[in-house]
Amino acid sequence: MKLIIAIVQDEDSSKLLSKLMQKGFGVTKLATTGGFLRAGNTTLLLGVDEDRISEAIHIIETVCKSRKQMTAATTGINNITHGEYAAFPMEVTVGGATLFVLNVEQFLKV
Ligand code: 2BA
Repeated sequence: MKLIIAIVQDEDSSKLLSKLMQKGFGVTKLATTGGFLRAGNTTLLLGVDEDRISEAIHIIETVCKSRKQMTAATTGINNITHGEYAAFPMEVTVGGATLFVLNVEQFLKV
């Protein structure tokens, strides 16, 4: 068995959860926050048999869309007094999904 950790955008999470459940995958949904945008995103934990890994990844790829998002990036600027920061708008492309696939040593329900 493998554990897929999938970080997805909140907008895609409900549809993705439904599709995965329909196909019989076990899923846990966590409300998370991205470190860069400091905005909400969703992390799904899926325990998946090895022969269904590519099926799970295919569903995630199909549902999760990449989107452009504006953020006020904060940076130090040389001609501003030391310790002061300026914010400027910056466009980032978020997602489809960020996936980690880990080996599971043991899967127990006790
Ligand atoms: P955030 O950290 O909020 O990042 C949102 C998007 O901002 C990223 O999209 C990327 O396009 C951009 N970004 C992130 N760090 C950046 C930086 N230092 N400079 C410029 N742009 C930057 P994604 O790459 O699609 O990532 C979406 C979310 O997936 C991330 O939200 C984070 O929650 C998670 N993530 C991505 N890579 C990760 C990693 N290596 N480890 C853990 N979580 C990760």
